[in-house]
Amino acid sequence: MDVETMIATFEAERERALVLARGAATPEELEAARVAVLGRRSPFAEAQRRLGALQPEDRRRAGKVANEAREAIVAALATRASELEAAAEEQLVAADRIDLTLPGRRPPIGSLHPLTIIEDEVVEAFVAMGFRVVEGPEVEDDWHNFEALNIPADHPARTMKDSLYVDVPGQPGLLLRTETSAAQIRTMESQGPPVYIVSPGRVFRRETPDATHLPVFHQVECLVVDEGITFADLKGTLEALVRSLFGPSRRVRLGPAYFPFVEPGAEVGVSCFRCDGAGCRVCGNGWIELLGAGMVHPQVLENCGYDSERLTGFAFGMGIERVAMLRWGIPDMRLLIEGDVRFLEQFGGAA
Ligand code: FA5
Repeated sequence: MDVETMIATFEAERERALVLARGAATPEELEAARVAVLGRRSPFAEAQRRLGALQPEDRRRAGKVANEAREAIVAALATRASELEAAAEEQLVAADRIDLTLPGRRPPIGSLHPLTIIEDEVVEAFVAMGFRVVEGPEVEDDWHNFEALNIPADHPARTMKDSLYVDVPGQPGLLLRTETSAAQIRTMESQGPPVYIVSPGRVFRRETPDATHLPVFHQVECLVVDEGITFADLKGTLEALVRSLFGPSRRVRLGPAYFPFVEPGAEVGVSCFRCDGAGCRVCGNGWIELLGAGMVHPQVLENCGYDSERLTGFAFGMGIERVAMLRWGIPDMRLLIEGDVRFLEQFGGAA
């Protein structure tokens, strides 16, 4: 290789290096460019290796060109490297930038459970009339759940078939209360007349769940004991309650019913929200049984030490799930306990 070819190579390689460095879009491409122009197998290195074979005068001349070319190449690579570094930094900052003008993410607002809404409504209506709220235990004994309520030992409700007993060593006969009526007894045992109370709570029965029955459900018990209380007071209170819960358009039906702790006893039904009394899959016969009621049996008053000659009273126990079904047209009671957010969020505005 003569000296002129060598000088031409150094200059050509410098030009090539400047183009390659400018065109490199990533640090990896830049490194590849550096190897291509300055690496051991590059034309530049090849030409440099042959410098030693030149005459001293030629070697000096070509060496100077080589040095200048190398310096220019190294500088171009360094410039491009810092450009790429700055661009990467900028990209990082852009990705991390917080746009303060974006709307915030709103956490979904929870809502009261439909059963809580109804229970609150019923209790508030009674509190406004001057009733007191009492709550009894969910695990009850035989006396409060059965005996004092005039439910005799051979009553079918006492069997394992209907009630859920709790196994506590040394305390036989404990069970999950089957109705809120147990709260009547606890109230009368702890205070004298007059009594005006409501008692909301969960009750438990050995039931197979279906569209209108659950094994764990809610009741609100109402008990009034005073002088001169009559069936008309019971009827008036029930009508006012049903009207306040469902409005005037639902029809109310009062029929005879037997509960050992009342005499006479009544069952109150409301015309079905779906078929309005015609009979359908939800209700069967057109009516949804809402509550049991009656005049407190004299024996129950006596069991609690109340004078049944002087005092009379009425009581009723209402199923909260049934009220919710009627209120919102819920076709299956099981929806109330499944915890499906798509169902529950519909009650957001109702609270
Ligand atoms: C009673 O529980 C009586 N303690 C009611 C009572 C109180 C009568 C005071 C007289 C005086 P009953 O078993 O019918 O009665 O239940 C009352 C209400 O609870 C029913 O009308 C119904 O609305 C609801 N209910 C009963 N069983 C279920 C169930 N398995 N699932 C959901 N709701 C029920």
